[in-house]
Amino acid sequence: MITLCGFALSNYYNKVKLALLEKSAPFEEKLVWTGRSPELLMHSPLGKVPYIETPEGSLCESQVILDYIENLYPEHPLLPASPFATAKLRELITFIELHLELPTRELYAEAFFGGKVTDEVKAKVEKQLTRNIPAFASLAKFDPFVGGKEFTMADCAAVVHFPLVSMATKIIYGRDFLADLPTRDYVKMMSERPSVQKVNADRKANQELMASKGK
Ligand SMILES: N[C@@H](CCC(=O)N[C@@H](CS)C(=O)NCC(=O)O)C(=O)O
Repeated sequence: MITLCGFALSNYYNKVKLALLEKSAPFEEKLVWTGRSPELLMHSPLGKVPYIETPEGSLCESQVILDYIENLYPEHPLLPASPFATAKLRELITFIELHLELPTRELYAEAFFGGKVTDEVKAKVEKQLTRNIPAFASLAKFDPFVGGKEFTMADCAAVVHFPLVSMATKIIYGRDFLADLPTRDYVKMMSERPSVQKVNADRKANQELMASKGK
């Protein structure tokens, strides 16, 4: 049995949870906050979540975890059979995470957590996203899923990351940088899936818990 460790406000945690739910894979959840505790660093050396515990040991990095789950539970595949089509989906995930979410993450301190981000950082992120978003758009299909006609692991990533990119850019620059893409309708369509509804409900509950703990 897999234990998914982290917290439900985390987009990367939710990416993994969506994959597990979509695959109907058995798993349990353990609430773990980020930090530098020796216990956490033992499982996730950068102190990040999510990580999973398995009977063979722990694993961190959400994409590594998704690939492991895909091999462990081949039923309800989240990747196509063709190696090239699979690589194209991983390419899409890389664009969403490395080229959209990761640069945007530099804005989260001010957008979501009451901190401050310097004007230099804001200008740098704006420049990166101005280049990266059209590049991503040239690869994405939205037909109706982000990679084409089937729900895949790229959707597990897209549906958790797009709203953060939209919200953070709207708050920091006064404009949703994804506004020219069909991401809003896509996220709305995805929110009809039971797996996404469960993840969203758990995220809201976790947000309230965090607020009550002053996290
Ligand atoms: N590349 C990692 C990213 C995970 C990540 O950034 N997690 C955030 C929570 S959403 C975190 O743990 N942040 C704490 C930190 O960076 O110290 C993955 O795919 O799992």
